[in-house]
Amino acid sequence: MQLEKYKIDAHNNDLLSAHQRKLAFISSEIENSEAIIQKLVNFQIAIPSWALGTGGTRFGRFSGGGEPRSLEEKIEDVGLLHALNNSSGAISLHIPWDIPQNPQAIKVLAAQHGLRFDAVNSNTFQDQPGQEKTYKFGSLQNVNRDIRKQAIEHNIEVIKHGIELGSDSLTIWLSDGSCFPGQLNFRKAYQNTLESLEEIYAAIPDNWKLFLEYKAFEPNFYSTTVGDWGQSYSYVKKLGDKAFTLVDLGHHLPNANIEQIVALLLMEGKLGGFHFNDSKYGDDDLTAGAIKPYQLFLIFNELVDGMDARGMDHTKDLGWMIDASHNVKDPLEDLLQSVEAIMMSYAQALSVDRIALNKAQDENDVVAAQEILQNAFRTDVRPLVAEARLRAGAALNPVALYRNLKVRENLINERGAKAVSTGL
Ligand code: LRH
Ligand code: MN
Repeated sequence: MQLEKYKIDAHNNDLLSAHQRKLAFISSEIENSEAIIQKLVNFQIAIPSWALGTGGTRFGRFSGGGEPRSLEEKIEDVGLLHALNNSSGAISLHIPWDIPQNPQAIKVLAAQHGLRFDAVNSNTFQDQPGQEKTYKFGSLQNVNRDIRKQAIEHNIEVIKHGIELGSDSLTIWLSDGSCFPGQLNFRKAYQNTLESLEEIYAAIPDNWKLFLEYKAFEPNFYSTTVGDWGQSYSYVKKLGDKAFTLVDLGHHLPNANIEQIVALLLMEGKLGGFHFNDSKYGDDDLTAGAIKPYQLFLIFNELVDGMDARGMDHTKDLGWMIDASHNVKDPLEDLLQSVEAIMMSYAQALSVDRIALNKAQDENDVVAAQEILQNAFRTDVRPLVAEARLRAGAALNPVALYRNLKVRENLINERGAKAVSTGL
């Protein structure tokens, strides 16, 4: 569904005076508000191709209708999100769920929607129809050399798809592990995985990055072979300069200090990027900032501090991606909310008075340090995020415009109520 400019302008005109009042107030409160707005305009978050339909669990899936039935329709839906917030300028594909039949045509279609291709994701956590050997007992870790080889070849295939689309990174998440004590020799599993990753790494183009995503548990429930940041770090350290650790916020054991993990990986130059989402218990893949917004802010606080300490470019030196699943919400509304929450946390982190914070830390003035951070978190930066959208030609209130334009209803009329999207 194409979103005409005049509809965005009409929407913004209705909201303009209220917006300008709020913007004037917050700009009087935050010294560097202009610089923050500019950074927000340039900040793009990749949308996962596998999260444009309704998600589900083993207990059930309740489709909302109008889901994208093809890669082309997925690109249209991400294009619509990008037209609404101008912060979703990239799509991350999952192979084989989204194999481009005609890569050139797909590239052209994406460009027409202002989209580039972010990391491509391999999949050796499912057996595909007609697949010769099963991944039931793992892929890169597997005791069987032929199964490891099959998984390595799949990853090299995924790199080829990515090169055709202009992507420059491969994300590997391995469900490999074990469900019972004694099932797996941990050291052999590590060695097999490392040797397999080395063969994949050798196929990574010079300007590419390999992201190794860790996860504490699920679908294996006793051990995971890339189970935490330390294990991922040990692999990527051995692989080489093009290998980095990817942090999916939902992949940690309860109460893990993710902002500290981010600070250390960044310091080591081995932080590759993120899969943003939120969770209360397991890998719930909920809307970013919906459960632990303060944690999301603290993560961005470490990111701004650590990236500036290394002179990194906020817009391109890390992979900014969402990884969510929508069981009860409209997938597109949920993704709009996730992008908004991420942009707000980034803006709040940019508003932190770092000189004052460093001084408080050097003087062990715990209260002052806490006040500085909590003040930034309690600052309503939404007018800055909205202003960035306005300046980029997008909507002041994307979710409201999405609803006013009855986008979901139109998609259901166009695609049907039973249309099911590939993905989780
Ligand atoms: C695993 C994961 C991984 C994807 C999958 C869709 O839980 O986060 O990033 O491959 O979800
Ligand atoms: Mn993920």
